[in-house]
Amino acid sequence: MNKTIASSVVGAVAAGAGLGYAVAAKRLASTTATKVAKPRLYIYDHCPFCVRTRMIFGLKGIPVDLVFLANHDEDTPIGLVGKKVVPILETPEGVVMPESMDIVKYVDANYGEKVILAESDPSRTDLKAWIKDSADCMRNLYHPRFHATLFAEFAFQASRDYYKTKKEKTIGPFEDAIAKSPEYLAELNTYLVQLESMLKKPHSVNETLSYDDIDLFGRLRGLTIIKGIEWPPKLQEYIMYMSTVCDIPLLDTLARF
Ligand SMILES: N[C@@H](CCC(=O)N[C@@H](CS)C(=O)NCC(=O)O)C(=O)O
Repeated sequence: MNKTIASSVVGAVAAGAGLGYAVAAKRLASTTATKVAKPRLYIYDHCPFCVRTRMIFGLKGIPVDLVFLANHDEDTPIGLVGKKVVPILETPEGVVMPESMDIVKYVDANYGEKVILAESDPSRTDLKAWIKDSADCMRNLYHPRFHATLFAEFAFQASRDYYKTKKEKTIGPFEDAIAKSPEYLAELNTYLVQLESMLKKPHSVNETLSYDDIDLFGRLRGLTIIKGIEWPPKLQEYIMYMSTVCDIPLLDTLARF
């Protein structure tokens, strides 16, 4: 079975339906810990931390099952790792773990022929500062747009309501953020021009592929849901390359506003 088909089958099972959902989720959590045939990632499609974990499987060419959890499903993640969080990795060896970068490290060390990622470069204070400074503007642009997009994790109204309630606690009413889009978009476009000059190579932010690329592409892929964004050419090349080699589609075809 190829990865796409396996993903949708497992996704459909994990998404469950209606009233039986919580029961099905509990059963799933308690019976699969040692029974998965290949590595499985519990994720949301929109989630930047989840993109990180998908990247390492794509880069190493390791088959993985993707399980798109409903956003309001608390039972499944809590049953697996004791808290409501994704991404979660579950493996045939019986490993069940949260934390995106720990998952990336585990997969890089334990799957495939060799480790492919260099450590994050502590001297990249420019990059760290860029990530910190641009975060608020990005949040205001992507939360309302993720919410308005029919990702698998938002198939249920309850999931969309859950997300909106949670994220409005951090950015305020989505309607206000949408109304201020032109302002945020202009700000973001300026940040992207700055970022372009920080790429040391066409296909890596440092001299070689590293954890800094895992972090960066995780963030940039989510921005492709924003209509009207102006990608500087070198940054565009970078995200298109990462999307291809990691086998993670960009979201531009879903961008509506
Ligand atoms: N430090 C964690 C952060 C993961 C995280 O914040 N995940 C979000 C999804 S983007 C989450 O599960 N939030 C809880 C929720 O959606 O209710 C990691 O790197 O994996």
